[in-house]
Amino acid sequence: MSLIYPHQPQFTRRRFFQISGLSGVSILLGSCGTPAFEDIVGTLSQPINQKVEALIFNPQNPVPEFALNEIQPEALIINSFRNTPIIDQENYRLIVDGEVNNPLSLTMAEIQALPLTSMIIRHVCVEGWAAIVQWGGVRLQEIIALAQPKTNVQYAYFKSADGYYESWDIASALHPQTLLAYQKNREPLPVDNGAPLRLASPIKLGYKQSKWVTKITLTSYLSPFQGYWEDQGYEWFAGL
Ligand SMILES: Nc1nc2c(c(=O)[nH]1)N[C@H]1C(S)=C(S)[C@@H](COP(=O)(O)O)O[C@H]1N2
Ligand SMILES: [Mo]
Repeated sequence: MSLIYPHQPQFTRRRFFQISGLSGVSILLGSCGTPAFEDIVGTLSQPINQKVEALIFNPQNPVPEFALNEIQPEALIINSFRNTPIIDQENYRLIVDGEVNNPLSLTMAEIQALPLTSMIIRHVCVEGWAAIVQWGGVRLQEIIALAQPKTNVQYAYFKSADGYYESWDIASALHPQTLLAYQKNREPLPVDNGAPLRLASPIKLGYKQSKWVTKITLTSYLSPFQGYWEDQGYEWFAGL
């Protein structure tokens, strides 16, 4: 198998600018044609400045899905940067906090009582493999709406039980096919794939799809800690 972009620490120009404290605007003005420039252009072409309510009430374009007989049950490779964390499902709570009017602490029973969405999509890992997978779970949009985000919210942070962390733009988090999944290929989500709850979405690369999510924080700013792989040089937006 050819590894296109193996997960190895890279110190990109973009990361340099982040560490040196220069803003996106100075990157834009200072360096056309560099990877940093492409990152910013990619970000600006997305509806990133839209208000949360507008995104909740105006559905974004769905990505075409696959048929049941196209699922590749063996193709999803377990890819974890550490060992699988031990989570007591009975005491598990999903915390939703940050710039919200109604912070949440939800049990799996409460989450599973919300409408179930099922989708068959392609999972794409930058290490050079992909898999067509069925995911079932709750739309992240539903959970975010319950938390009543303030109008200036622009980002969602995801904290995982294994120490992994991620940040997403709010438009991608509110996309109708961005799920907090608890089923894989029509079975309960296996622990190695992120049970009790993981992100699954056809609009982002594999490393954006946090497994074992324990906390979602909604904010108006992007923290310097953007994501486990991003902080080693991987692209933040990572759209498909
Ligand atoms: N918490 C956590 N989430 C994670 C990872 C991880 O190491 N820890 N790896 C990411 C990467 S690189 C990929 S490709 C997918 C793999 O999901 P899978 O192990 O269910 O195939 O999970 C993503 N989410
Ligand atoms: Mo990945």
